[in-house]
Amino acid sequence: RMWRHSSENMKWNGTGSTARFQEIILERCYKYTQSVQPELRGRDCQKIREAFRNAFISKDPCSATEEDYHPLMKLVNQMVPCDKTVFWSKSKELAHQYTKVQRDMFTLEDTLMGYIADDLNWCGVAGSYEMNYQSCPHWKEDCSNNFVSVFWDLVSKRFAENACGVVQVVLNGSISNAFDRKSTFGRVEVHNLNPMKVHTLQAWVIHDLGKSPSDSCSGSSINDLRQIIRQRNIKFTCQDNYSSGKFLQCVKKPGDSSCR
Ligand code: DN4
Repeated sequence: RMWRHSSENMKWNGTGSTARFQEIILERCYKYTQSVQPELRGRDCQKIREAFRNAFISKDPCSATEEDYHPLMKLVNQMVPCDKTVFWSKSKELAHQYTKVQRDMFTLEDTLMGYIADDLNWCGVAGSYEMNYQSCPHWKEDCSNNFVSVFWDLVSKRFAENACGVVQVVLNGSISNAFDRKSTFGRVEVHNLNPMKVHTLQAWVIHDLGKSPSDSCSGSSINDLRQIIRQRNIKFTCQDNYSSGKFLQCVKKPGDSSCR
């Protein structure tokens, strides 16, 4: 019996739920609404924690739908001011360093929903009130409609739909395809920008210090992005090694030869 129980828990190929998931959600929600963005003071963190939990608990971990998260989305509902949205793809650290210094800019993880869920993992067990801390479905090896993937696709979609004015994307020029159609940015965000609200997409392609660039604004992957954006009637601009991005990298690694 014991053996059967634990082998059932070991069935997925992905990492299990983050330890203390419920407490972390609550702690981050309080921290965000009290000190990161006090404009969101009115949000009820207990209710948010409960709606998050209810989205996936006791359900089949491979049949998540957007609807499961609708009650949670309704509770959070946050707008980002025009011209302040920053997307990223394969450049999370740099994008976050940028918004940490440029306090009025927002990546998805600088909004309450992204802040709460950043780097966490969660899944339940069908027909049980427990979370599965042993394993969760891996998005490539087990199922794409797991609760973590469906969550990020949904919040990424809403983040893009709400963007307005000039929006930015930080792309990684140290990999061969700085723009990847299969990434969340390429698959979800780009297609959910509203041309009635978004005037321009500004891309910065930044390569790691000391590495030779593998892609740039003139490469074919960025050209793909340029085509998609122009077809959507949004203006596209691109800058290689945008100076603010370079500056951030140099603050972290001032000795690098390219920082002199
Ligand atoms: P990325 O750098 O390719 O991926 C970012 C992270 O999301 C990596 O850890 C990926 O895992 C993971 N990821 C991507 N797609 C899925 C999926 N379908 N299911 C589960 N995990 C996935 O960049 P990206 O372009 O895919 O995503 C970045 C953009 O989307 C940003 O503009 C954000 O607004 C938003 N976003 C943020 C997060 C986050 O903060 C996650 C997803 C989307 P792996 O490929 O390393 O296994 O975590």
